[in-house]
Amino acid sequence: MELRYLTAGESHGPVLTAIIEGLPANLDLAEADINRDLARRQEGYGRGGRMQIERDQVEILSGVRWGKTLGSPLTLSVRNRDWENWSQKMSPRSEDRMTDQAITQPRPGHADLTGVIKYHQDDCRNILERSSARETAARVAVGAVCKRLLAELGMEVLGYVAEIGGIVAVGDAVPFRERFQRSEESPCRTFDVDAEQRMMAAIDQAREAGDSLGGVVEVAVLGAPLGLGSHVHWDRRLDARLAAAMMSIQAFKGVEIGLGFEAARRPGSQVHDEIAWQGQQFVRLTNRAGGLEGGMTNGAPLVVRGAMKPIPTLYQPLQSVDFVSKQPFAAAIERSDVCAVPAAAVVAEAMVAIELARAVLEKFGGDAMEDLQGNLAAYMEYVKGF
Ligand code: EPS
Repeated sequence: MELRYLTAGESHGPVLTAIIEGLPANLDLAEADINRDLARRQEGYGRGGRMQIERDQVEILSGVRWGKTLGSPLTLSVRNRDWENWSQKMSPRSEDRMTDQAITQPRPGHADLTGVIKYHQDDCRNILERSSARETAARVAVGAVCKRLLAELGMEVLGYVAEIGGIVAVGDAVPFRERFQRSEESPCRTFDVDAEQRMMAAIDQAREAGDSLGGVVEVAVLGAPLGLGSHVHWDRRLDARLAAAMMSIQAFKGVEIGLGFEAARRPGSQVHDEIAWQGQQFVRLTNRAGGLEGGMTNGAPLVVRGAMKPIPTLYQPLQSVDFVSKQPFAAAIERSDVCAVPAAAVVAEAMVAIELARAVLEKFGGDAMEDLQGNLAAYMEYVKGF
């Protein structure tokens, strides 16, 4: 069974919607499971005014009856509270058109200019409404459903912040679950209390300077069985699919798995993970590969990192050119986040969960959770006896 999903919705439109197709029947699912992650995504030191307006809550409009999935497509809807302030500006009706409202000044670092030219538009709003990271609320909703599925199969997906503005959270020796638990209490969604203080100070400084900060998020997956993904074809390699999923997050500019770029700088003897037979199973003595070898999970924790650039909407304006007058201008000051890296950790968690759920359903399939669980259990028996 192939798990597919679509999202729709503009940042200041009435709702964000997601449709998920290919989920098995009989998965326990409550709106609260999704709302928990929607709330986590709204948190974080450095967020701007919009988050004071929104209180993201999902409505499940199809695919679930009495707390269990039906095997039919799920429709998830998240309302934009800000829509009330935008109902004419974002109206679908031609009679509501406002003639004096077009944005002709594209912001550097955004999709505005290329989007306007490519889509034959005369207003940056027709591009920025959809390129906005507001859309990630829909993806987090989809990810929460996938995390529910993975949890039933014994898998945990844990996202947190590894770095903000060059300040690195230190704690290689801290187990993943503890990193996650500490991060859940942290305004910067990070596990190193000392780094957290410096991150907050850096965000304050950036705010005062009219600047913005990026960072690095990490997602660890515990409990993934070995053999998800495949070595046989490029588009079935799970590392490639995870990288694409992470790079699809707004403002992400890089992805690493395990050692990532550091692997390129070390000799082979300090990169590969030696294999041992311990406690009646194969183990890797280290996990520099981040749980992926040959495009497949190898049974070790999966470790994926993503780099987010600083948000390009700056209070300290950057130079641009009006696309009608061709005159230079300094980009207008707009409401924005100074740093959205803590929120991006929740989005990254969702994207990893979605790709993993897809890989799980490809390998173990089934129309209902009973089939899926039975297939996984039989496979794990086989692996144990190997
Ligand atoms: C965003 C700009 C800001 C952010 C928004 C993403 O929104 P606004 O233009 O309404 O102030 O707050 O993020 C969200 C709304 C969200 O839910 O994360 C952008 O341009 O990408």
